Amino acid sequence: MLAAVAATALVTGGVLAGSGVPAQAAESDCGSNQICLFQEYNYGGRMLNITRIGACIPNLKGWEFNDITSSVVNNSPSTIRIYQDIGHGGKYVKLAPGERIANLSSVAIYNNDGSWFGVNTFNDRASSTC
Ligand SMILES: [Ca+2]
Repeated sequence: MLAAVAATALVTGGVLAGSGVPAQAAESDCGSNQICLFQEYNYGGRMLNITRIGACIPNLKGWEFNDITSSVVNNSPSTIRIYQDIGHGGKYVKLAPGERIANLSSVAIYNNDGSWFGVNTFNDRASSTC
């Protein structure tokens, strides 16, 4: 129980130094021209603002954000992709400029060659972005 309390305090304790990762985010935390990944559905949990660290991230493990993204906001003027594998491999989901996805559990997914895969879950799968 003590360990759980300590962990909660760590997660809700504020912005992690230098990482651009607010501990408990909201959709409004992702400003204009920014691209943000969220740990929970409906833009909750931790948020990773990938605009600040370069929209093309080859490996989200380096940001402690591998396989945990559940919602996404793209406020940038560019279409972005979030990939299932590191190094921009595997299937991907794309977001047009201004698009947001509150729940990645049922989304349009493309194969890495750009062909249509189908509608399926992409929850907790993103490992790279570009
Ligand atoms: Ca993955």
